Amino acid sequence: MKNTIKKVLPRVSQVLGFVAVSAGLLGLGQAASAQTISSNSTGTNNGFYYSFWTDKPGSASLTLGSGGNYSTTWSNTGNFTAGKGWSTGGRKVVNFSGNFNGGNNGYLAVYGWTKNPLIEYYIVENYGSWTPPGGTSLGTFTSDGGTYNIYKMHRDNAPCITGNSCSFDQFWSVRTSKRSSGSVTTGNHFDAWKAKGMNMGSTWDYMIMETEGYQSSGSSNITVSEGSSSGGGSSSSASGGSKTVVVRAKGSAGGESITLKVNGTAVQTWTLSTTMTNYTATTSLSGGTLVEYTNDSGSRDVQVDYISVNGSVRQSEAQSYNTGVYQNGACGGGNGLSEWMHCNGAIGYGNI
Ligand SMILES: [Ca+2]
Ligand SMILES: [Ca+2]
Repeated sequence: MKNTIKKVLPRVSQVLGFVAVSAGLLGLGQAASAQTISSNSTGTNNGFYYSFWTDKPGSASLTLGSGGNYSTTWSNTGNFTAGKGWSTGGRKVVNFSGNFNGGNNGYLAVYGWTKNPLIEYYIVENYGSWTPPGGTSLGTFTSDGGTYNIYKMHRDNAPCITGNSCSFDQFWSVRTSKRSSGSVTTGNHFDAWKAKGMNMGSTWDYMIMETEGYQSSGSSNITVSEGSSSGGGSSSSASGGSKTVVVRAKGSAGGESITLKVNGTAVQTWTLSTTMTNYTATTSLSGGTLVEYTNDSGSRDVQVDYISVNGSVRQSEAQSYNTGVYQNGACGGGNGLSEWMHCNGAIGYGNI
C-alpha cells in the first residue's frame, strides 16, 4: 500500500478493549455474544485466532461474530487491519464470504507472516478504488478461478510482529477480478511466489482473512472457514490422486478450441463440433480450474454446459467467473452465470 506504515501487535495491548455492543446496531445476524474490539489485541474467538491493530485508535473497530464471522467499520482511519483466521498459517484452503466496502483505500486479503526469514504476505481478493500495492507486477498466474498479479515489496525500519524497526520483504498476490466470497488455496500462491524466487520463512506465524484500511473509510462483514479440498501437502499439484474431469461443450461454428486448465497448467485441449459432446480428461493436479476458449473469430462461439469432477457436476451457468461471455457491452462485462463464451476468455469452476 502507499507509504505503508506497518504493523505491530504491541504486547502493551494485552488489556483488551472489549465493549459490549448491541448486535442489532451493527446489523449482525447474531447476537448477544458478539464483542466489539477497538484496542490493539490478538486472541482466540470461537476457535479462530483474531487480530486487531490500528495506528489511530478510535477510528476503527472489529466485532467478533459467531464461528468465523467478523465485521469491521472504519472511518478516516490511519492504518488498520483486523480479521479472523489461524495462529499458525500455511497451506490451507481459506473459504470466505460476505460483504466488503473498501472505500478509497482498503482491502480484503489472506494476510500473514513467516519468520526465518521475516516475510509479510497478502493474497488480496477485494479492494477499494486504489489497487494495492502500487509496485510493478512480476507476472500473473491463475488460481481458484481467477488471475493474480505477483508483487514483491521491501520495507525497512518498519513495525513488524517482532519489533518496531524491522527490515523485511512483502509478498503480494492481487486478484484482477474483485470478489467478496470464494476460496483461496494458499499453497498455490506460495508455489507461484517460490517460482519467482520469493521463498516463505521456515516458521509460520499467524494467518488471517483480514480487512485493512489506509487513510480511508469502509466496512466489511466476513465469515471465514477452512476448506478441506487440499492443504497440508508440500505440493499444490500432486495431492489427491487422479481425478476424472468431463467438459460438456459445443461450438456454434465448429472448430472452436478449448483448453482445460488446473492451477494454471493446461491439462488437455479439444476442438469442438457443433454437437454437444462430453470431453474427458484425467489429472492429478489440484487447484483453480478453468475452461479457456482460445481461437475466437468469425461466427465462432463456445457453449459449455458444465464440467464434472469425479461425477460431481458444476454448471457453467452457476459460475460468476466468465471472462468470455459478452455482457453489458463487453466481453466479461457482467456477472457471468452463463454457459457461453462469445470471445476468447475462460470460465472458472473453483478448485478441484
Ligand atoms: Ca448447464
Ligand atoms: Ca465469437
